[in-house]
Amino acid sequence: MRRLIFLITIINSAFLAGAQAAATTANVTHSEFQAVNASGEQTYNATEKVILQGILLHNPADMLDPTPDDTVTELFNVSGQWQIFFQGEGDDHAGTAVWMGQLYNNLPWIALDGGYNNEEFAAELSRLNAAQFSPGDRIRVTGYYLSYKGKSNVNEQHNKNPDHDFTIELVQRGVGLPRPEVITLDDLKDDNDNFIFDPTRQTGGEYYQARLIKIQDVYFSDAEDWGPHGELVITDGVKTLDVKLGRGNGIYPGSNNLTEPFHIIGILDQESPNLTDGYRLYMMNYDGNGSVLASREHRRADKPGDLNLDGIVDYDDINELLEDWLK
Ligand SMILES: [Ca+2]
Ligand SMILES: [Ca+2]
Ligand SMILES: [Ca+2]
Repeated sequence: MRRLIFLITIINSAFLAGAQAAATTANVTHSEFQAVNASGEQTYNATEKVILQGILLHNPADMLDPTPDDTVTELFNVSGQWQIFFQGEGDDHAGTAVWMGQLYNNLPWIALDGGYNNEEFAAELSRLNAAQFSPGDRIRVTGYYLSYKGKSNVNEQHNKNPDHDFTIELVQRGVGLPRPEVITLDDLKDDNDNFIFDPTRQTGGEYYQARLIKIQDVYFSDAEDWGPHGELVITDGVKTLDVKLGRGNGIYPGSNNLTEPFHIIGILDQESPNLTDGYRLYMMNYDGNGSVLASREHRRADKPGDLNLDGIVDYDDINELLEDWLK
């Protein structure tokens, strides 16, 4: 009897190992992957893993702090975190975040030995960075996924076993950042300043989620929290939008020198327990220009001809180009 149970256990584990090795996967568009139902819940479940392609929008460490620290024991604090957003091209009007954390074991449902020590996490970051990608590159991401507060994110499903690694490949270097789509708060909010939620994802917050957008002529209604990871609020005088700051080296207390009204360029994000609202604009870095709250690479994408970045495309830019040529 004992031998029989032993045999069954072996067959069982062999079967499980086989099932694991054969994780189903498919090429999907960001639009397919981010599809939602009327309640805002993610609906994609056709495969266990996905392969997505798109343009990388920012440097990972300008968004979250990947610095490993395996002494953290606080519940729900996963310590080092790494995240990128990349957006679809052409008709694929959507985008996706890719996330990895260090101490999954500080989540109450993960085994105590389920986190990366500092060396292991640095090795994971090194493995990902071997692809040598940067903003404006076309990348391909392959991995497992989970839904999180309004988005389907590629991640390791909080599992440090190497079979749950996601991979990043550099498809084409220097394709260029997508031009931010210029919208107003009327595209995101209704007349009562509530978010527009469209489950077909053709309008409102879902349409712009995980995409690079630009909003013109806004003011701060709250900028007290200006600094790394700060949470601010902008307004057009009637409607409002939360702004989440990243940790780029141009964001620190005292670096807000913006003249109001200003323009803002960032990635529309959603991390909300209510899946039909809670959108925010994620702004990773600020180059101190005084009139556009944006990172330098996002400003360049906004006006590709504006070589001297003074906000105007004119003969001065041609002169800049010629001076460079004549050298
Ligand atoms: Ca969503
Ligand atoms: Ca891993
Ligand atoms: Ca110019």
